[in-house]
Amino acid sequence: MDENTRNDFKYLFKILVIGDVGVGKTSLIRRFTKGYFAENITSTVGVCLDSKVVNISGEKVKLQCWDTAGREEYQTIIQSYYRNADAVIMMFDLTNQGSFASIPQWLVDVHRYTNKDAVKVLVGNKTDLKGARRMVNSRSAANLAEFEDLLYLETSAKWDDNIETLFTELAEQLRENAKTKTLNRMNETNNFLVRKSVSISSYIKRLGGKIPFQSVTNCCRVKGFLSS
Ligand SMILES: Nc1nc2c(ncn2[C@@H]2O[C@H](COP(=O)(O)OP(=O)(O)OP(=O)(O)O)[C@@H](O)[C@H]2O)c(=O)[nH]1
Ligand SMILES: [Mg+2]
Repeated sequence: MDENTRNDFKYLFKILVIGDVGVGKTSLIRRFTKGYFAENITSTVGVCLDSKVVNISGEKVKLQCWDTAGREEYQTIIQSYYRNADAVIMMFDLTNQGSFASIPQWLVDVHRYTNKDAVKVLVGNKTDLKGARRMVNSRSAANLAEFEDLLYLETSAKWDDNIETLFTELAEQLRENAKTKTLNRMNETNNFLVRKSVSISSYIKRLGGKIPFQSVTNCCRVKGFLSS
């Protein structure tokens, strides 16, 4: 069994990749997970899944990449995938102005359906097509990203430009967020236990120090839990 299908990873994150038809969503995921690029590729139908395990500071992080169809008729089905996404990559084609102009519309769906903590990245793909073919300049894309509070990166699935950087940075950010969430949850549990023990001691005080049999059991249980 290869590393990507085994279950020995510490974190699992779901990354949803969206954007207009032909921007290179499938090519980007294929380059990252399988390490190759194909010129002739069929348009995606519905949603497909591919995964890869990356090593971040000695911890294994499994990235599940959800490749979606850009075609309009699939968007209703795809919306149900937004809710579980830890990160969303919104892609456009640097040689196709229309695909960049669609980003605000994709953002409407992202804001409507994704978890507010999801990491959002704007990706301009096909950097290998330079000169006159390029229709979107980096400044406009970076401005939009800044305004919408997105990370921004330019890639080429064909030339393998920035693909590893994109997914590694995403994995690092998601791992960091997961650690912070766990820490916050632990703090909340500790605060709850402290509040609970204070309320039990004030209850005993209110009883004038006389503890009914039932309360002694509860009190011991909480004490044992706190000291363990
Ligand atoms: N030159 C160049 N072509 C690319 C790049 N990425 C993808 N392509 C080409 O763009 C076309 C569309 O790529 P796909 O990966 O199928 O695009 P998609 O976004 O998955 O499209 P849908 O599945 O229809 O939504 C294909 O011919 C790819 O070979 C790139 O980085 N550079
Ligand atoms: Mg596709």
